[in-house]
Amino acid sequence: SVSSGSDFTPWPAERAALYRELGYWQGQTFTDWLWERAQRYGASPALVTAERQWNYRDLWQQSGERAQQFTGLGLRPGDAAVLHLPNHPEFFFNFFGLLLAGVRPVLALPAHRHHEITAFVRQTEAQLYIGPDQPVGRELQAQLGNLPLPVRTLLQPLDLDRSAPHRSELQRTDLAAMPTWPGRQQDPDQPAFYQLSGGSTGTPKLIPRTHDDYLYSVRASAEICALSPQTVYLAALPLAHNFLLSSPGSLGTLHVGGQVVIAPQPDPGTCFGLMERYGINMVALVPALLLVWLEAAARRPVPASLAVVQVGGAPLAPEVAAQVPQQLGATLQQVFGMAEGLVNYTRLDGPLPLDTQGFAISPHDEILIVDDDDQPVPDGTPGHLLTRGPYTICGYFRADEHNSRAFTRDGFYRTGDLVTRLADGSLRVTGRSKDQINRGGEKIAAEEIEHALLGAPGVHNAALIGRPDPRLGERSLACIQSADPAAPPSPAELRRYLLDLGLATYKLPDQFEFLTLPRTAAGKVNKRALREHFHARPTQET
Ligand code: J2J
Repeated sequence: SVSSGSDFTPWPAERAALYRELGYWQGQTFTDWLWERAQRYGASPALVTAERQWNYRDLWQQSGERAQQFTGLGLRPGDAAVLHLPNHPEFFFNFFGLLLAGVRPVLALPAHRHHEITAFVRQTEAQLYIGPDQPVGRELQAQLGNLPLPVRTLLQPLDLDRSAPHRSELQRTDLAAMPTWPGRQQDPDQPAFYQLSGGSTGTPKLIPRTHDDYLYSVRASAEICALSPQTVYLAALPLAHNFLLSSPGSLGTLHVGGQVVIAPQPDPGTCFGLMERYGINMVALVPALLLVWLEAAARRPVPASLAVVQVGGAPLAPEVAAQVPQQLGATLQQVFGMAEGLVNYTRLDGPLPLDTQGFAISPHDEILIVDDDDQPVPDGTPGHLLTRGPYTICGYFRADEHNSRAFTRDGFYRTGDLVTRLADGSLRVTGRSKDQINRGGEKIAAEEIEHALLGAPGVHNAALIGRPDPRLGERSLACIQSADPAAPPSPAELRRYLLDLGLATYKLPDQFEFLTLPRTAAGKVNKRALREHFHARPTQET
């Protein structure tokens, strides 16, 4: 289905005025923010890799060069560009380069392939795709070239060793005058870029985040997480993800003049080595990755510099949480956030957070916990989490119909999470009502995969459900009703079909079962019955 509707739903005037009055929204663009960082922290290291480092002035310079390139390609303020780069300094140079040029990046994840990227290009009418000069990017270039879309492609070389010395090694950047980048002229209360929704619908939804709202969440997060110029933050998970970008992430670290160490891969081999070398004191992990790190730490001690380990993105088992101080020698901070806005943190000076996901960033994050009829439930009782506030969106990009369901009339976002408010006022995530699978922190919208499977030869109907998994939290199971029960398609054929569609591989079902799908009284596929049936049975690989 083609998405339609407004690009951006502004906050109601009264709330916007309040957020400004409180100093949450400061009327600053990302261009001015980055300029301020370059002036304040000029020669301090900003980005660090195993090969080399870039100081704040270099970051400004490199981003400015990219901005010039984008403007030269004909991109204009307000245009969209899909940014599809892995963990590498080029991610930041291009991200900030687009912002300086006033162009809005769509923050694609490295795992996305042509199914997702094409959808982003179509939805935003993106003028540019920026990918890696690697097989992934080249495949995308070919795919996008075959489409009747006016999108251009730009593949960035990522070979750090062979790249020419960066400009600031040749000439000192003149920071005396503020160049007039188009990004400066933008309205800070308008979208700066698009984050991606984990989603629960057939089409991936885009999240317009404004300069004002995002920078507020970054500043407030940096404060809650006690970041300082001494912060050395390890970016192990994908940089484009909201957690890594803003909770407090790389932007929080850059806000205060700290260092962002970029790990190309999240494995302990790569990351422990970087930790030893650069005195890393903070890292963000998903629970599935934490398990791998805990196992590795039993064999190879983690450097004493590590002070804070953030864990978020998916439910963390209390038994696993309990191991963090001992095994990693660090304070555990649980983070419960979402690209749509609301982020909760356990506080660093509190007790070890075993079974709580913390407190919202802002005193003006409004939290409602309600029953199926939108009526508030008493504290201690699980309910649907609804929220609105100074950095939670009021609507998705061009999705009016979906917005009417995803937001209440009062503008509260229906998170799709089930939570309980505990005695100390913190939130505990107890479950989920949205039709999504959280596979080790990677979100899969069931409907998207079901739609895809319906097009496969031999499939009459399909339902995707999650199944508990000790390592990933959940794995996906595709329940298939075949057109001819005597000759069902094979799992290998179905996987191949989905791969050829260009879906990100984490979305491919881990398992397939062939059966007649149960129905509800209303005639819809009864997923609850499917979940109950398969949760009770042991997992087996197919
Ligand atoms: C249980 N479920 C969680 C948690 C997210 C910081 C941290 C995470 C995200 C993120 C983020 C959870 N326990 N601790 O954007 O800034 C599930 C919930 C939530 C969904 C959002 C950030 N932390 N979740 O994970 O947009 O279901 O953002 O609604 O990818 O992840 O997913 P996403």
